[in-house]
Amino acid sequence: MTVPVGIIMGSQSDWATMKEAAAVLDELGVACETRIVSAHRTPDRLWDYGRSAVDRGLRVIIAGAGGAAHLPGMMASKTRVPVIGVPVQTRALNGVDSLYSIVQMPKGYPVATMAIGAAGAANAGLMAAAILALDDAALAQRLDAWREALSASIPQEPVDD
Ligand code: RP5
Repeated sequence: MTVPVGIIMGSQSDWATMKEAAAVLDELGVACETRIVSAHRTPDRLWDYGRSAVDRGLRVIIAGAGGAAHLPGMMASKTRVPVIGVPVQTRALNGVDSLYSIVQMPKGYPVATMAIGAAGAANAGLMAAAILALDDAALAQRLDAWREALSASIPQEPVDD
């Protein structure tokens, strides 16, 4: 089955963050696949995934990794499918290491880099949906409704906790 979005991550330990992307896509009715693909531990898997991405019909890849987070950038070097990078929050350096590893790509191989952690993962899902919505009117409507519901949920005035 062809799915438009691939969510890949460097480790099982990234899933707690990356499942936020999957959850948003599920809410919006966008099919995705989820895979552990490590730049360092499974480089051949990374290569195969990137080499076959276009032919398999992937339209967006969301890649999350932490620490020396080379997965998003290496995937962007291997396929022209747009890559959205999610810096996973780390214990040692709080995810700043992940962010810097992902965001500073050389000219020619962009990674659309999100915020560190769960918010970044959720936004990656929303960004992927927005890209797909460019030529999917039904999805565009669902995304508009999702955004309006979020706006409507924000109270006018703060209250004591
Ligand atoms: C990275 O190393 C992964 O993306 C993960 O964020 C980090 C730690 O991995 P584990 O040691 O928890 O497997 O490659």
